[in-house]
Order: sequence, then C-alpha cells, then structure tokens
Amino acid sequence: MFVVGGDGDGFSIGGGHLPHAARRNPDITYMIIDNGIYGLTKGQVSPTSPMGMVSGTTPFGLEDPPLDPLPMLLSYGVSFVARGFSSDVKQVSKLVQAAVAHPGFSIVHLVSPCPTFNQVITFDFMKERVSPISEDHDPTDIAAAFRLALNQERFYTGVFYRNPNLPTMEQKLEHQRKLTMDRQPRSLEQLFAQF
Ligand SMILES: Cc1ncc(C[n+]2csc(CCOP(=O)(O)OP(=O)(O)O)c2C)c(N)n1
Ligand SMILES: [Mg+2]
Repeated sequence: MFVVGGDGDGFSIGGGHLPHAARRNPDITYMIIDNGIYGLTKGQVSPTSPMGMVSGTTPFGLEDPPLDPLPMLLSYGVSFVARGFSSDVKQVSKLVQAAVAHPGFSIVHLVSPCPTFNQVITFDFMKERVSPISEDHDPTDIAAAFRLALNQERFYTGVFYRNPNLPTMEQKLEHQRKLTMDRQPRSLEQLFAQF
C-alpha cells in the first residue's frame, strides 16, 4: 500500500497515529510531502514551519520552533526512513523504489517547497543546504542515522535507516490467526470441555 500526505497531516492533524503505526510496522509506504505550510487551506503555519514565519495564523511571526521530522521518525522506530528533495526527481524515484521494496513501514520524507504560500523554505534556500548521504553510510546503524538527521549544517537526503528484520504487522496478524485457530475446538467434546 502507498499513502501520501502532507506535513500537517503527518505531524499535526494525524501526528498521534504515527508512532503507533510505526510500532505495528505495517507493510505500507508513506510519503510525507513537506512544504512547511498548510497549503490546501491557503497558508496557515504547520508543524514544520520555521520560526518567524508570517502567515494567516501568525500575522506577527511564528514564535514556536518547528518539529524535526527525521529524528522523530527514527525515535518512533519506523523501520525504513528516507528523505528526498523534490527537485532531485531521480533520487526521489530511487528512494521510493527502495521504500516500496522494504518489508514493513517505510517513510519517505519529501521536502517539496510551496512557491505560493511559503516564501522562507524556497527551492533556492533548499538547494544551498541539501547534500546526498555519503555512500559509506551504513543504514542499519541507527546511531549513524541519528547523527545525520541531527546535523544542522547540512540537510542530508537518502536512506537514513532500514531494518528489514522486524516482523511486519501482516506477519504478526498471521501469527495471531494461527494461535487463535490452534485453540478452536475440533469436536463437540472439545468445545464442551472448555466450559
Ligand atoms: C482533522 C482535520 N482537521 C483539519 C482539516 C482541514 N484541513 C484540510 S487540508 C489541511 C492542511 C493540510 O496541510 P498539509 O498536510 O501540510 O498538506 P498541504 O496542503 O500543505 O499539502 C487542513 C487543516 C482536516 N481535513 N482534517
Ligand atoms: Mg503542507
């Protein structure tokens, strides 16, 4: 299954669901398209809007700091975490393919500037900061993934973390189904014996 949503959907409006989806590890790829604004509703600040942003809901500038999606997703235990920048279509397509191939919950955080409502996080602003993760990064190393995610100098893109060995929600459901079936009585005598 492939799910697409915005930064408001993923980190605010539906933000309470995300850590629990991560714990269940369903075989879903979720692309969070982050433009740092509530775009559809015409420009209110979102959880990833930068401080100082002037918007319909913050006419004198936003005073709250933004959430930092990558360290959050890693803390939640999302079993595949990648980040892309919408200008680099080739890289994004590789990240999406890797995410879809991953067994379990995979998130692609896609930074995608909104030219209409966000005049702070623009394509030019992002282009100066984006760096692809170096090829020698080991994506099974969660501490290394956190270090890249917490780096404030560069805005890394690529696969930060993957753990293909966690049981998926589908595997866990099948396990529960088998346990339930094993306990089903096979005869009337077995059924009566349960009471
Ligand atoms: C629970 C709930 N609250 C509010 C809304 C109204 N609403 C629809 S889209 C939206 C903004 C979504 O922003 P984001 O997820 O960042 O997506 P974007 O439009 O920027 O792509 C809001 C507040 C809603 N649909 N559901
Ligand atoms: Mg948005």
